Amino acid sequence: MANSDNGSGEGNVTSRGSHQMISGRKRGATGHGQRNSRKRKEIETASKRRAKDLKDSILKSEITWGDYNANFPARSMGEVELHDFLLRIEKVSTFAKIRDDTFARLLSKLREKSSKLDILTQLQSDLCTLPQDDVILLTDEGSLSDALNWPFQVPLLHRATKDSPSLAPRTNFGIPDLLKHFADYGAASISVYDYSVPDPTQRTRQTTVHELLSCFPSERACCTALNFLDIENRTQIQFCPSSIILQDITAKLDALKEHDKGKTGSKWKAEPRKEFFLLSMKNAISTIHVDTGGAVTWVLILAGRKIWYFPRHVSPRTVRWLDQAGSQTPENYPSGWVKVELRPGDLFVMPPSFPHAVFTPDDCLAVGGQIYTAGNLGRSIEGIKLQEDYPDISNEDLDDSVYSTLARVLRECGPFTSSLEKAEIVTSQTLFPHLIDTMTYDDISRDGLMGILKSLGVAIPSKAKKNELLELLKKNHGTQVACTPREDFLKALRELCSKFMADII
Ligand SMILES: O=C(O)CCC(=O)C(=O)O
Ligand SMILES: [Fe+2]
Repeated sequence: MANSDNGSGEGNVTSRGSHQMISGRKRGATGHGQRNSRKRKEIETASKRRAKDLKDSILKSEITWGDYNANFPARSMGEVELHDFLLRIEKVSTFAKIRDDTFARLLSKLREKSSKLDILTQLQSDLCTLPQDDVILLTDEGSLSDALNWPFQVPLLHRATKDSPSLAPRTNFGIPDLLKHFADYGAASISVYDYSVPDPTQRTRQTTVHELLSCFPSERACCTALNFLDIENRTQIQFCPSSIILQDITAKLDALKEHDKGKTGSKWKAEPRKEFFLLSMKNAISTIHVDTGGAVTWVLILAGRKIWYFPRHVSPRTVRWLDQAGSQTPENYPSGWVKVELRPGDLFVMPPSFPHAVFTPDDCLAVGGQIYTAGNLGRSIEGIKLQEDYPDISNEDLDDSVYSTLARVLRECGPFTSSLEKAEIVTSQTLFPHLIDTMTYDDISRDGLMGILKSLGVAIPSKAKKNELLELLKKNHGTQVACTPREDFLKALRELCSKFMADII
């Protein structure tokens, strides 16, 4: 870097400066000359400080990824199978790159160059190949909030450092604290993913909290790496960073309902958002899947580490390939896979229906949850359709509660969604081709209509014909025809889309 000063702006200031010094001396040390030289010095100092700040901030964005051992001994058939999967996904993945990080590395390389020509040659080759960002690197609460405000197609990553502490509430909650919380419930049942079970469909099995307690620390246990992925956070401690809560569209709807913000006479009860603990023994592995419900998933590491893998480019086509190739085939994804190492305090947020696989190199406790954001609502609906068409892409079934939550979101999200966001919802609606069919009463059989009228408590004349039943239904139903949560979701989707299209055309 010192050498590069020769050709830099700073160098020019110095040479121009020395020329002026000479002319200044010629004229004698006038007040005018002294003022000029003081000013020059101030400019030089300020520009050196700016250059140092810039260099420091670029170098600070250099990411360091830790080592881990993917080569652990595998004994049972299931272990061998999953270990083989891990080695294959390792082969096709590289650590996440972001432009700032690449730029920092380039800067370090340039500092070692001794001539202007070397520097220019390096710049020419490296600047042409600056990569796309594999993740959106967050620096603080503000950047998290900004990122969640838009549709994002690559995950968000915040790495906790001294300069940029964790975005989660400070708790110091770790594995011993969770074990203590469980200590009194040894007999309670809990489900666990156990890959020593030969049949992949039976690997999620029921066990007891007692077994969970015996697994940690894992050096003392002698079983396969068990993965407890289904633990509801009932500790009353909320770990979710506040920026995530504030961007959760259901939280916004709840706030809108409460017209009285005061506490006097208030009936408001805080509804804690569901969070889940992931308690994993060293060497646990989760194969490729998308999370259920087309939601945005956030994960915060409380203790230990995880290596999180995801395809470098994700589109509905990628998800369809996951369905075709299955959860243990990381090959043939265009541009391969990205991996990130997550350490205590780190936060990772995935877009809807985002394929991923996870390796736990050290005993690990993480906490996470799912939200819907206005920016990603169109993608969430697209994700629901993908999961309906290809249920095997997810490790969980689509629950009715997903449809009910989305129906409510679609009915009430008007004030929180821009017209661009609504247009994306409209676009996703076209993926449900039978939408209209399910919603017209004409398609419902006579018996079906009788059933609906009965459920509404309407008296039915004996021997009524289908068109008479239809009339009755139209007169009596309002909008409350009993229907499944999925039908209600489709109805809410149709209402939003028709209203939006009527407003703009
Ligand atoms: O930690 C793991 O093994 C899997 C976690 C995961 O897939 C998730 O939280 O979505
Ligand atoms: Fe997952």
